[in-house]
Amino acid sequence: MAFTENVAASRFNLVYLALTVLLLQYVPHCASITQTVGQPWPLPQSYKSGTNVQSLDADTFLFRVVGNDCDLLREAIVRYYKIIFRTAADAAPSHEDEVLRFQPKSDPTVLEWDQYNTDESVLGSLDVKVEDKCVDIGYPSLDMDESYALTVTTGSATLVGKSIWGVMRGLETFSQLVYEVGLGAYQVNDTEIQDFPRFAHRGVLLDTSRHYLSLRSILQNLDAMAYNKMNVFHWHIVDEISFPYESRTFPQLNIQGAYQPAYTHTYTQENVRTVIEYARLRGIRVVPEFDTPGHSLSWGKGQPDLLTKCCTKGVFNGHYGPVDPTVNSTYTFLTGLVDELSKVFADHYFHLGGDEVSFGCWESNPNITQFMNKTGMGRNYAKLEEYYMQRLVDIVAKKNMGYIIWQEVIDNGVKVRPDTVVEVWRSGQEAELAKVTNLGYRAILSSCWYLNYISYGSDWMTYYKCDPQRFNGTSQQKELVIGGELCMWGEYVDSTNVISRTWPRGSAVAERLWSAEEVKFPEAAEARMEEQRCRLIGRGLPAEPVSGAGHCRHEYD
Ligand code: CP6
Repeated sequence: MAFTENVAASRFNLVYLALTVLLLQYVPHCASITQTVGQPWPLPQSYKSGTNVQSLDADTFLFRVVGNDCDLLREAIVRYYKIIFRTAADAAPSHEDEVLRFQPKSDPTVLEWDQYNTDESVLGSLDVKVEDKCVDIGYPSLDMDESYALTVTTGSATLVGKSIWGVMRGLETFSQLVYEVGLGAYQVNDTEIQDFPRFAHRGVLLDTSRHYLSLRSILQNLDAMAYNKMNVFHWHIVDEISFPYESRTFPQLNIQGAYQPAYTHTYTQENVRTVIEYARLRGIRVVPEFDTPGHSLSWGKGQPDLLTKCCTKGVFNGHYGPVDPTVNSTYTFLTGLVDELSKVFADHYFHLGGDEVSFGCWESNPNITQFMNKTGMGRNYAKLEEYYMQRLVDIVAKKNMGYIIWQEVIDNGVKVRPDTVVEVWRSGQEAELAKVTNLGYRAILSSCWYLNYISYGSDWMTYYKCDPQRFNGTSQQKELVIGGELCMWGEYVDSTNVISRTWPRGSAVAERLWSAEEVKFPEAAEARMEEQRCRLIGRGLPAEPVSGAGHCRHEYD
């Protein structure tokens, strides 16, 4: 069968593009090379697509579980069944009998050979094999195995992954290979894929403090992440403006600190569980950030004495500053909060913030000055920050949790434990990545992926070109870069625009973090990006246009 090497993970992208253009003029059957339907995003590490085409029948198609079985797998299969055959279901009249016609006749995982269509031009099933056990495996993690192999050939299709997480990624890819050719009619090209992520940490930061984000918009974002193989939801849940997290231990933090009325601007314990479980089912980690000692004004409303009282001429002036690092009550409080959070959140990592601490308020407060004199810090406020961060990190480490911090903590010369992950977000990323990794810390990059900034035009190409390993350093240093995150800060974003502002621009970041380093030419990715955007729309997400003009097979409704 005629496999043609696709515009895959190859340093010869441009050559292929040129060849394709040449070939297309003379050899019509090579059209699949530039086929702009059924092309996966992010591009797999190895991807071959053939010209042989089979159709799929929504009524009879089966996912056959041929390896280990578990709820995570079953739920993923049902999800992807609906995604792949969504238009068949949508096309059905809304009365129940008719709709049911378009549902699988039985559980799509049931293995019954007589249901299996052996017509050569029809692909009847996908064999799905999870090699490792997947029952009771808990949560996705930084070191999960996301690799998979996917083959589609005449009469058979196979997806194999070592772990369930890899199989989830493979199901996503399979769902992208299938394209619609008529209402309710689907096709897939012969395909051979071997795939794994370039980086283990592929994150999306959402800020739910500046504006409240509805639970629905957070879940929609998790869907979009799964469609782009992103795997970390960095939940910047609280900040100076509001405290929407419902704490069991310190309920006043939320009752006083949330936007009012609090009951409409709060993530309850149940909401948080919903987010974590929804993410787990999609192989996405939830890393919560409780940013201190700066950015914590909202905490003070429900936790008196936590924040530093700012002074004028030594007298409290009514303003509050960063967390007060000099009193024991601060650490008693933090121990209680961290204890709760370590039980509520499932991920090993916790984001401790530590960014943009302004020293002015500390400088103004005589009690702080006295404490610093007593402890020999003098007027060195970075030392005070270090004292605070080290005590906080020790509290978190006692819970056997890992932590991520913003770069300022390192920039201010604070020594933290060697297993700390440092998030680089300021400009001058190359020097900073070199510095952080030279100190032996692992790093994630977000500087070039502040998607809260918007401008006129196709800015995804800029995000696409940024590479987290492009800096002066040894190969050991490069290895310490474990990934990156796009940031969607909430100053001008709420549930009305968070999805459209994040996607599909975030898809550019997703491909950078998943695909091979050589997949770096936006021009070669453009057609696939258009398809990915239409795919998101087809799946019900309001993803914004990526180019000045165009249309999708199914427009957003
Ligand atoms: N909030 C917190 C913010 C930002 C940061 N931390 C931020 C800074 C600059 C821009 C956008 C957001 N709003 N807690 C920096 C990590 Cl441009």
